Amino acid sequence: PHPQQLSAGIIGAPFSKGQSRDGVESGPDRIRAAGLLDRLQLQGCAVKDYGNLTFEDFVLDEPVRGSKRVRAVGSANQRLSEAVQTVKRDGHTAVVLGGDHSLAIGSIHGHAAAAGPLSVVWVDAHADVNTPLTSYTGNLHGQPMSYLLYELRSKVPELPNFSWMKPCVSSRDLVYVGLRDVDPAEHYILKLLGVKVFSMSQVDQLGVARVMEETCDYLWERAKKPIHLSFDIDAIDPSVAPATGTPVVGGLSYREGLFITEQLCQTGLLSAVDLVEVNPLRGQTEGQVHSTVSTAVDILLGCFGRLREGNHLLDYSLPEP
Ligand code: HAR
Ligand code: MN
Ligand code: MN
Repeated sequence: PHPQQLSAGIIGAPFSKGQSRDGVESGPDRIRAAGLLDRLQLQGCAVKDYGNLTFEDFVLDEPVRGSKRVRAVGSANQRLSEAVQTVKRDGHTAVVLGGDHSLAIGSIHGHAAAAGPLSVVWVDAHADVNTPLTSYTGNLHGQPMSYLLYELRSKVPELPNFSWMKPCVSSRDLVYVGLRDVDPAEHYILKLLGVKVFSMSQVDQLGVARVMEETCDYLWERAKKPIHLSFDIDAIDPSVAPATGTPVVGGLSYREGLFITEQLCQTGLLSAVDLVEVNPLRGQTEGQVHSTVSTAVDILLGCFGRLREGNHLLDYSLPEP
């Protein structure tokens, strides 16, 4: 689709309690300050900014079976799910600016509640599929996919402030790209469920073009479901996107990241995008922060039809002398 046929509904989700490092809550404002809205509009895309969500504070939020700040994460994601449902019912492609990756719980839940069964493309160094019982860290940002997969329903305990949500994604409708830091239990789960994974090894072996061709073929085999792209900025190599909580060497290049968005946009099925884990406080210099934030913006522009070959508006006409 041409950018002028697309519209973005932007939700800021300044939430950080799915992990332990301060700063990721300022991601949404930094991404906006880098000109995301203006640049989307300049490429012809309609934009509605739904503003930043506010989240309930929990004074008492003791760990539950080792997992931290479960009540805050459950409550925040319930609000996010409702916001994404509103954006989808208003007819936009939803954009969730994080915040940490625990936000995928509410984002994907809300998207599925409004749009029906989805395909999920998870671009990340990490699989984020620990259950509360397998997590070494107790951080909920390493767990969202385990809550969302039907096939793991019996492996996830009931948690406070999570009764509003039910699993809504089938493991056959999930594709990972960019993995390079996967815990043993996560690896077991991915093999057990037969999840489609393009780790960095496959990116090396096949090249990003074949990875995306196979991703799109795989997702189209059964039905052309709306696509949810959950993009963790730590998928991109830390030489380009260092300002993030858990950087891992050996990541996607800037070009590979953009190529993924160009290909997903061209399916015409991209229906919601999360851009998470930008943490300006984790940059060692202002240059590192700038590089990370502007990479995030470029990834989002790619999701809305920006092409590196160039673009022009549908009604463009050459000036007459
Ligand atoms: N697998 C580890 C855990 O469960 C690390 C997850 C880390 N971080 C993220 N998620 N940024 O993508 O805690
Ligand atoms: Mn993640
Ligand atoms: Mn990650």
